[in-house]
Amino acid sequence: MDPRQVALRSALSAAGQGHLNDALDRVEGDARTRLSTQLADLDLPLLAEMRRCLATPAQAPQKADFAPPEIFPAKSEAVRRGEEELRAGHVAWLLVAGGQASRLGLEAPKGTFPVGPVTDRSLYEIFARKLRGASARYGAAIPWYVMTSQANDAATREFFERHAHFGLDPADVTFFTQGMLPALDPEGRILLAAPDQVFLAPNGHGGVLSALAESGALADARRRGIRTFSYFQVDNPLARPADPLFLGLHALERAQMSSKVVQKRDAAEKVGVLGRVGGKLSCIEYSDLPAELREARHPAGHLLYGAGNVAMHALDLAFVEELTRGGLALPWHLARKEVAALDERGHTVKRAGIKFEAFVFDALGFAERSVTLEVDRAVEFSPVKNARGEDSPATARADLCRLFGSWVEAAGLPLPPAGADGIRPVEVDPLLADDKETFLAKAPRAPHVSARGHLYA
Ligand code: UD2
Repeated sequence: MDPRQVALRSALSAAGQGHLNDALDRVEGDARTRLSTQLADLDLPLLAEMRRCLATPAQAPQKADFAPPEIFPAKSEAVRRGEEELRAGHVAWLLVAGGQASRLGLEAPKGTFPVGPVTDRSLYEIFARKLRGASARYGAAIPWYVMTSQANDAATREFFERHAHFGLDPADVTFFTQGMLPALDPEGRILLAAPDQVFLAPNGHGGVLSALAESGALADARRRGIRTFSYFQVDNPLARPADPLFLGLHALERAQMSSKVVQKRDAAEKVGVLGRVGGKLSCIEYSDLPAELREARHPAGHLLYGAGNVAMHALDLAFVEELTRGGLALPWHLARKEVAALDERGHTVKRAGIKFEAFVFDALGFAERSVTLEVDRAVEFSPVKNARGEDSPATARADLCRLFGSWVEAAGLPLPPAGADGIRPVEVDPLLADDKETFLAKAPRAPHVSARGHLYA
């Protein structure tokens, strides 16, 4: 046998992965070459850490050492500072869009999903128009970094190309892909997705930091004079990544990583909560928050641990550089799921699998200075996550129409009649305005009226 094969096989056995040698024996020719190439590429020290993590039971946070975060007050000085940052071209957008949209039941990348209540514009088109609007308002380029995953990278790029980048300069839109990690079985053995294929899964949105560094996007942002990344998720059409108040507070405080929160709708809402654990700011994912804390209420009635994470952060570029220098060690969160993988005899079966994911909000624990800003859910947060029920296309449509309708009403402009669902179908083009004040200042005279509703553009 080729000495490299001998070395690979003994390294796999030593790493507790002897079953992969049997898998190599089961395939021949090109298939064997493909599998052994992937196995030779495995990061064995990293795998050893993953196995250690699997063997260590996670510690649930205790009531005693968890405290609500300090909420920063809004101030006009901050708005001015944020506007300066934008005008000086110091802000870039950072979007995480590597997820699989499986809860929505969508095959395509989630950003392609139509959410414009009157125009059916996709999430990507809405963000692109927000970016163009902000860039025109502040007279500066806003580079946009978009993280995809291996599963949706090609489809995402193709969507942007097909739509001529929605009028953006392609040189200002950078796609980069997140990393993948092998999925393990409960005993810490690497699963196979096919006879010649290791089961790989995206490494979570926390992978964005190292992917920024490794792809060269971080160096590109530094060259462009960027100081702050405005981070957001692909599922929220109300995200306002060019918000001068938030960016300004972050800059004034010289914060390294800041967050927006909303009051949780109820104890069951599936958002993480921000708080201090043992004195350090962190975000506890909903699935990790013990019921006792989830349900705990303030004497005044509101949820004690109710600072819901809307996944909008400001990240200092130098902080990202510091974190990623010499490898980043965000903790892993284990997602235990039934997956389709091979059994010991090489047959595809449903079996227990564990995926390893890092979460970007765990970087909060490394920040010495941080701002937490509470925002109005009706204005900034209506994610599209599920096919129906809460946080679905229907609720996002209703929320968008309600918000736009309130601006139109405040301006004394005409609204369409409500449809059978009780919703007045109205949309405001973000190129025109992305907040009420701008809308009122621009006071468009009449909407474009169609059978779909009123569009203010
Ligand atoms: C996320 C937060 C939750 C709350 C909520 C707000 C986590 C674990 N939970 O819940 O606390 O803030 O959002 O809407 O983040 N993504 C990637 N790569 C991956 C996985 C996800 O890019 O490997 C992206 C995905 O495309 C999406 C975002 O991250 O834009 C959130 O992903 P999710 O839908 O898995 O998060 P969710 O809804 O459980």
